Amino acid sequence: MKQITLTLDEAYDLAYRVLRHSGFSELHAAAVARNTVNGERDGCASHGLYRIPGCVRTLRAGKVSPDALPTLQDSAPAVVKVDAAGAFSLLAWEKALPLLVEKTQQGGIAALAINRCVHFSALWADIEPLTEQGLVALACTPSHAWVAPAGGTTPLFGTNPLAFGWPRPGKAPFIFDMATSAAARGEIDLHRRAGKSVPPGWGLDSEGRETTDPARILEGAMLPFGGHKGSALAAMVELIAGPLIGDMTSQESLDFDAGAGGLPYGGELIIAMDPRRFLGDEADTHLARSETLFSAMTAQGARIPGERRHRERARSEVEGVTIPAALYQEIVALG
Ligand code: PYC
Repeated sequence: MKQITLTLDEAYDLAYRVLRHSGFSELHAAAVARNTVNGERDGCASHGLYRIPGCVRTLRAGKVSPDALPTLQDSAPAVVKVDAAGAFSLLAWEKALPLLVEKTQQGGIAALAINRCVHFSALWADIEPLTEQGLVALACTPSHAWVAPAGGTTPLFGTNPLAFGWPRPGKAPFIFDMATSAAARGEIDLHRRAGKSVPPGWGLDSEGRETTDPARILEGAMLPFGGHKGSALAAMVELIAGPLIGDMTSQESLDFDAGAGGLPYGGELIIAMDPRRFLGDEADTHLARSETLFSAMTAQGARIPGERRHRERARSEVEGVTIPAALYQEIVALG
């Protein structure tokens, strides 16, 4: 496949220009460009520049606000709410972050609900700034009903990612960000675009039969990872980042989309914890014990989630990012 390499600045300028040309405000265009270039930079193609056409498609379908500004609500001692007013989640997250950190540092634990947001971005990007403040964090969001529950064949759950972060002073934080489906939908679509089949177990065709053809899975049903275990986690994400925060389930998001082909619309829940409030003067001692755990993992050849991302980041800062030429042309044609 023909590829093209861009510096991070070139990638940002391209994304920003296309998003502005499509009608996004300066603030939203900058937030989306930053987020997608950071995804590409960190080796996460499914949440990188590949997302730009989807963002533009969602705007053209009238399913995302190009310019709404978020409003913040200090709704309880340990709860922050931010209303994205139908725009992408990114500005709402940036606006709410300082109050979430302040409440977590005061009370030891606090939660943020981002409501009425269109969501496409990787959750590790929301978790990382919390770990940089020495906090432990969890985040999750439903999406569109694309995934059949274990034992079923009809899409009901979203890909429902769940991310967790743990601070490691002086080191890249431990952060995992995983879809509760066998793969992110973007990953399946990237296989389709590359003309590759996917591994067995990722999805079903529209007749409910197992298939490795990504196009048939996208028309049929994705599957949860780990059978009933992934299915239970997906259901949990539906509940705590849906009804608990007064927002949509993945089925409701898809119904709201009404066939327009827009990105998922609903809420995101982020929970942050401050080890210093749990542990007081003993925090450093106990945090050091977590390093013993990580060393025991790497001693067996296991990888620490987040480390590969930081290695890719360092490499991309020097070498730039490489994307398929077809994707580059598709993005250029939008601007
Ligand atoms: O690729 O799984 C995915 C996804 C979720 C929301 C938008 N895309």
